[in-house]
Amino acid sequence: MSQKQVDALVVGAGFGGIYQLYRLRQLNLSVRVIDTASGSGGTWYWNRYPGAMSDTESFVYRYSWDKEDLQIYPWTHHYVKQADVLAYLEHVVERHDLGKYMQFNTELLSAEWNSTTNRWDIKLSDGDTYSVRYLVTALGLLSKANYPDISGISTFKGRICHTAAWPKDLDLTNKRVGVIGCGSTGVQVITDIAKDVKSLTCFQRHPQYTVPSGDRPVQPEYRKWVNQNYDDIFDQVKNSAVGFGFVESTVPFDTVKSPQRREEIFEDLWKQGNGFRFFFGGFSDLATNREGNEAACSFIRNKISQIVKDPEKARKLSPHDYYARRPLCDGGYFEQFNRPNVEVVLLTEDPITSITPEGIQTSSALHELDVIIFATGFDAIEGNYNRVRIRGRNGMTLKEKWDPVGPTSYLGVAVPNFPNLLMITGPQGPFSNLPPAIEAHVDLISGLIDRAEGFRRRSRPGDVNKPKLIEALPEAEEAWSRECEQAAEGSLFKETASWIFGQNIPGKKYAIRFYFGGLKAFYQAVQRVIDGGYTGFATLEDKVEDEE
Ligand code: FAD
Ligand code: NA7
Repeated sequence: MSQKQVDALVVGAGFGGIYQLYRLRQLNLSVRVIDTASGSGGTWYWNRYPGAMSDTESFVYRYSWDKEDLQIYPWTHHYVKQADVLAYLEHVVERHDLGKYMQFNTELLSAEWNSTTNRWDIKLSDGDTYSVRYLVTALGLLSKANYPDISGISTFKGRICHTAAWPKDLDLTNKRVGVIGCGSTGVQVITDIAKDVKSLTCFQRHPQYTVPSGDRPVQPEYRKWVNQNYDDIFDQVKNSAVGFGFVESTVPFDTVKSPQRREEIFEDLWKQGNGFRFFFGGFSDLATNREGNEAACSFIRNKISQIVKDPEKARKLSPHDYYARRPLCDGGYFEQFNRPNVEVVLLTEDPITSITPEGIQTSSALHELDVIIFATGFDAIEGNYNRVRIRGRNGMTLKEKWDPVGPTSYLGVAVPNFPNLLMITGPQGPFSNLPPAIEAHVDLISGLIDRAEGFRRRSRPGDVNKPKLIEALPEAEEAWSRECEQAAEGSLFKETASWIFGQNIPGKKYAIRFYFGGLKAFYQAVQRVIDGGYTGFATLEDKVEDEE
């Protein structure tokens, strides 16, 4: 079968892939978007578990670039549920007539740099092969599901599912259900299903700090205010640290001396709702100040003991490590444990030994179940990259490059020796609300491609100095990685095991996988790169003598 040719292949049809397609079509490039899913939406196509919702508030969990759509697109609650986000992304695809460039049920299997053509040779799961000038990966940083290796899984007589691949026909009503994992996803699914199931057993390894989301219906006056202020809102988002649409505190914990005042601040945040607001909205340094962090932990533990009536359940649900994972929020999680049908098993005391035909066997008991739900998270950041063979200009694959040291990049978008490979939310991108981070990446990538295309258009046969390829310089990648290290310096997040640093998967390398300097600093860094004429990016004239 002959190779198909397009200018750009975009892999992934979530927030990142959709916006990238829109921008590349504006540049008049021929583009194909593929996704293994059967439709667009990415995260929100896959994660259809009961209770799935965004924990970024609705008004900023969307694109900022379509100002007309921002004014008219409806949302009913302060948080968007899975179906709402999916409908929104499908709407964007339709509104901009992007569907005709998309191909679903198609996986990227491999991409090999061809130094004769200066293009990527692509193999897809449907047997098609492509030759493309630009390969843009919008694979998602939380989209490769993590299935823990527990002995006996295949012997279970009931249903097993992962929250990130939720079966459409699964009815939990009156079933005996076990949920393994209580991160953001576990908290959401447990809160949603507890009332419907016959029994719910939560297998919890590390209890989590979670605060109320504060979800409620949107009042017309609030929506009117948002619409009137959308420019300022997104300006604030892009000039903030985490981009969640609230003003982050500049008050160091130590400057508030009175214990009573500290308590009042936490109480006010608890009432307002939202995990990121609780963490970043009252004090400026809960991520680095041990005493401040412990004060927040103690406040939440007190809330748990007040909410959960059974002291033994409250004990098991109370975390004791730092409050330094992705901050969670919920719609009444701890309250569910007051239901007589909801139990919690603390796996550090009573570990799972196997899955049997009847259920989950822990050291102390067999928990008989009809359904086991894995809410065990993702092989985050580079997980999706590692399962595709992406071989660069020096013959090395991305996996071979990243395995020994952990995944690195320049600004989260480019890697030396992988010309014209551009990543959306690649490793060492910003730790923030993701849509504005994705927009920063897509805008940078689009600028790089526009510039490279400009060089192409201007070049004449036989010319010298015709820069065309986009590639991160090794020294730029090293400097950016150092900046990521420095930005994470002193953070308690570094000392607390989670997917953010790769500690949720056995054998995965501990590494700085995010830029913790904040969204504002990231946008500024990108602007400096653009203003400097795309500093840190080499072009063909620096690397190769001949053009294609
Ligand atoms: P994704 O939406 O993950 O899309 C990636 C797509 O790439 C997928 O559809 C996948 O099928 C496809 N793909 C991957 N590999 C291949 C391949 N080899 N071939 C073909 N296709 C491939 N972020 C926030 O900022 N706020 C939130 O509140 C929030 N809540 C979340 C809740 C859940 C349950 C989850 C799982 C994530 C949440 N996130 C949240 C993170 C969320 O992933 C991002 O906000 C955003 O949706 C990511 O968009 P994306 O386009 O980068 O990637
Ligand atoms: P997380 O936050 O990685 O949570 C996964 C949970 O699964 C967490 O409680 C883990 O316990 C638990 N887990 C993982 N493996 C096991 C095994 N083998 N045994 C028992 N428990 C296990 O993933 P989420 O999907 O909740 O959230 C990820 C992001 O997606 C989130 O930030 C949102 O943005 C959406 P642990 O804490 O590691 O002890």
